[in-house]
Formats: sequence, structure tokens, C-alpha cells
Amino acid sequence: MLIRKPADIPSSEITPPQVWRARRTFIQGAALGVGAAALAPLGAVAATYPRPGEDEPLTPREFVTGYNNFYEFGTDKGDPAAHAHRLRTRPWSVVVDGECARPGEIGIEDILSGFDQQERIYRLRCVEAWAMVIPWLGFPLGELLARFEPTSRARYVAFETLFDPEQMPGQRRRVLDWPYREGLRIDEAMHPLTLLATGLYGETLPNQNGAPLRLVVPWKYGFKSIKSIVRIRFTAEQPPATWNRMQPDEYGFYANVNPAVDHPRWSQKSHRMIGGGWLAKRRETLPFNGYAEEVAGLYAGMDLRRFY
Ligand SMILES: Nc1nc2c(c(=O)[nH]1)N[C@H]1C(S)=C(S)[C@@H](COP(=O)(O)O)O[C@H]1N2
Ligand SMILES: [Mo]
Repeated sequence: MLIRKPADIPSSEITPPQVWRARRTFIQGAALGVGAAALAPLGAVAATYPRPGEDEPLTPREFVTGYNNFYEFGTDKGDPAAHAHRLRTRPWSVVVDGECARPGEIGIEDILSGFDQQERIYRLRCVEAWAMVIPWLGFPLGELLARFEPTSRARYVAFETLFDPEQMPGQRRRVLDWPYREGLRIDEAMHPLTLLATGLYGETLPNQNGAPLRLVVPWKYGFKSIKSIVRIRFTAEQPPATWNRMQPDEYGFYANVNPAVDHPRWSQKSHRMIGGGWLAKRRETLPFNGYAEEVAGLYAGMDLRRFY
């Protein structure tokens, strides 16, 4: 389960120090005799046990922060790194309202100090058939949502990115229907794997990765992982989602990673790992991006070809 490497390459050449750190943390967890799978809901140890993708090396930080999708700063992969410094992430707050007993607003400082930030290594699989393995810092979204006391009418959760064309020059062109919007079913949102990320590689989240707060839903295609969130709303009806509305035949609302359902213009059976050298080789894509054991149950009885 730990980090596999080709036998002919010395590990010193291929393994960034962070991989060793992740491995060490896992071994400490194992030494405590805590079976990660036995911990439910996920606790601090589960945060570092090897997730799918952890037997792959981490994507080097320069790729994680240099090859991005964040159309608010342009449509090229290098645009976010070049332009996202214009985004001011302080002051920042998130409005949470809709079907809940305690609607309100929470500031980023209260989020950072009020929730236990954990490291979680997740694979992010883009619908464009590439992937990265990223050590996120964050906490389960459900912990934040619970504070606002969703009512029984709350069946979905809607998310919105900041709209400010002055800071986000990509919004001056209508390449997307701004602001960027996404949504989850409430059980997906409350699932312990669903993360609100505040950092990566042990540091504050870089702007191009969605600072100061972005979603990471590791079993879904990357576009569900909405960045720079300013609003969260509990809803009774399925909320609009940007890509789903633009091209519903290409981007479903669920967007669960599914190698059996091709994108209309390309296969989803495999993906390319972003990163230099041998990292770049293609790999087989797994159902739910490798997280089927944890999340397949959320979709029992659903036809995932129809609800893609
Ligand atoms: N607001 C916003 N969120 C977004 C996007 C975007 O363009 N705008 N792109 C999505 C897509 S398609 C992917 S693959 C991931 C990329 O995250 P990363 O750049 O941190 O790897 O962010 C997602 N979140
Ligand atoms: Mo993506």
C-alpha cells in the first residue's frame, strides 16, 4: 500500500520529501495499532492513511501550482499561476443560507481556527483525462455545514465562487456563465471524504488553487471541486452547476469518475499523471477514482450511465 516505484530508479531521484513525510505519518498511525478502516467517521489518523493514489508519488508542487484550471483567470493551464495574484483573499467570508435553522456568515479566520486542519492525500481527476496526487490541508465540509443546522428540506448544497471581474479578469469574457457554480446532494456534501481545502503541501492554499477555500470531492471529476467559495446554500431542488448547464451532454450533475462512461469526445478509461518523466505515464482510471469502497453506497439503485 505504500509508495511503489520502478525498481531501476533510486528513490532519492523520484520521491519528493513530502512523500516520505506522508509515508512516515502513516507508519506512525499503524504503529499505534489503529486500523484506519476501523475508524468511523474519519479521524485524525484516517487523514493520513494511504488513499488511492498514495501508492503513486505526489505530483510535484510546481505542477500542482503551475498547471491549473481556474477560468476566472484565463483558459490556459498557465493563466491562473500568472494572474491569480490579483485575487485578494483577506478579508474573506462565506455566506451560508437557504434551508437551515441558523443561516449566517463565517469569516475565513474563524474557519481556519475553528476547524481541525488535517492533511489528506487525494487524487484529483480532471474530466480532460489527466490527474494529480495532491497533499491537501483542510477539514470535512460536513463539519462546517452542521453548524448551520440544515433542515429536513435541505436535499442539496449549492456553492458559488467570487464574482469580481476587477480581481478575476477572466470574468470579463463570457466563456462561462459567471459566477462559477457547483452543487452536491446533501449526503455527498456530508460524506467525510468531501473536503474543504485551505492549503496544500503543508502551506496556505495558493490563489491559483482556489484560495482561501475550495472544495475537493475526490471521487468526482475536477470541475465539481469549486474554488474561492463565497456562498453556500442549502436547497430543496437540484441547484444549477456551471458546466452542467453549459453542456449537459458532456458534464453531468453527478460527474462521478466512471471509466465506463466516455466523455462524448474522448475516452475516460485511462488518464495521464501530470508531472515530469516517468510520472507522466498513463494509468487505468478506477470507478469513483478509486474511492468506490467508501462512496459507491451513496448511489445504490441509481443508473450511473443516466445520472452521469
Ligand atoms: N471557480 C472555479 N473552480 C474550479 C474551476 C474553475 O475554472 N473555476 N475549474 C475546475 C476544474 S475543471 C478542475 S480540474 C479543478 C482544478 O483544480 P487545480 O487547478 O487546483 O488542480 O478546479 C475546478 N474548480
Ligand atoms: Mo477539470
